[in-house]
Amino acid sequence: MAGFWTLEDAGRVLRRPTATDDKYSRGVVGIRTGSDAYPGAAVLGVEAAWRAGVGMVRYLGPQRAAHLVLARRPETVTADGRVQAWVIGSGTDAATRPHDETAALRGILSGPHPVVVDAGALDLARGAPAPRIVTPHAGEHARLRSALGLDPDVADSDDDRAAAAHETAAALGATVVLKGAVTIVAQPDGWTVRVAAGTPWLATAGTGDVLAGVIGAVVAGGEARREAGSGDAQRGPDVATGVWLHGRAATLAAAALGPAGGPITALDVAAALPKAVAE
Ligand code: B4P
Ligand code: MG
Repeated sequence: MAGFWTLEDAGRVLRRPTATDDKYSRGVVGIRTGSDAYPGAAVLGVEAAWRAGVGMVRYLGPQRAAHLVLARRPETVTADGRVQAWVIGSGTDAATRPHDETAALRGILSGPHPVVVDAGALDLARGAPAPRIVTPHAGEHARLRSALGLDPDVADSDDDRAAAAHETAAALGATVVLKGAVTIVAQPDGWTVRVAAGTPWLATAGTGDVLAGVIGAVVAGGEARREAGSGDAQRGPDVATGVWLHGRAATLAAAALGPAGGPITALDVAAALPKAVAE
């Protein structure tokens, strides 16, 4: 059975910045999410990436969303340039995606940098050359499996979910993050771990958008270390650490409200990320 990812595991992945670091060595994440219908997803992903401790966030999505992003986070760069990892798809709908947007996303998925593929972009993940990290919930996972010719019905037990996530990862040639109260992270080579969310208060709208931003930030940091010749050769540990930070941040935010926890929003999860990183 796949083991649980812990604070100690996350601590081995995350590095304190040093005096010789700059924003590029800490990682640059490019975010192309949100749509006119769901611009908030862009704000949530960008906020989460900053709060997870990345060196720079570039936001390259639709203009309405870009205005909201800049109003909340003026430190965000909206010009194209060097990027070490991408986040795409949160707050978008494949059915209404403009043709030029599809072309832009395919361009990102043809590049050399790892791409976190969420929500409305999941349909583009198959066969793309870039290293991909797909982040489906159970419904999206079932659709993804159907498109791959796999049985979409996956039983609820963590063992069944882990086996199915690995099967999907192998068929897709991508890392799979199967979300839930326990999230499964599975690589095509069979490396699989479980990450406990820590609190059911996390099951609220927009937390998936936050998760994609956190994973993008941690993966960008890992890529920066790989470029510098250090860091783990695998991306799974970076991805699992992103999922762990997200769950830990939610747990800290909920626990701050009382012993039984309390209602939190997606933005509260993002706001608690620095505490989780500090731990
Ligand atoms: P939407 O509800 O619009 O999904 P979304 O925009 O992706 O929501 P969000 O990004 O906020 O949450 P996500 O689940 O990504 O749904 C789109 C379509 O899919 C709809 O038709 C809907 O009916 C269907 N659908 C939605 N969820 C489904 C599901 N689970 N199974 C089948 N169909 C579904 O991310 C949520 C975050 O919360 C993740 O980090 C996750 O790990 C965490 N989380 C979820 N449940 C949790 C729990 N019980 N405890 C702790 N954490 C939990
Ligand atoms: Mg989602």
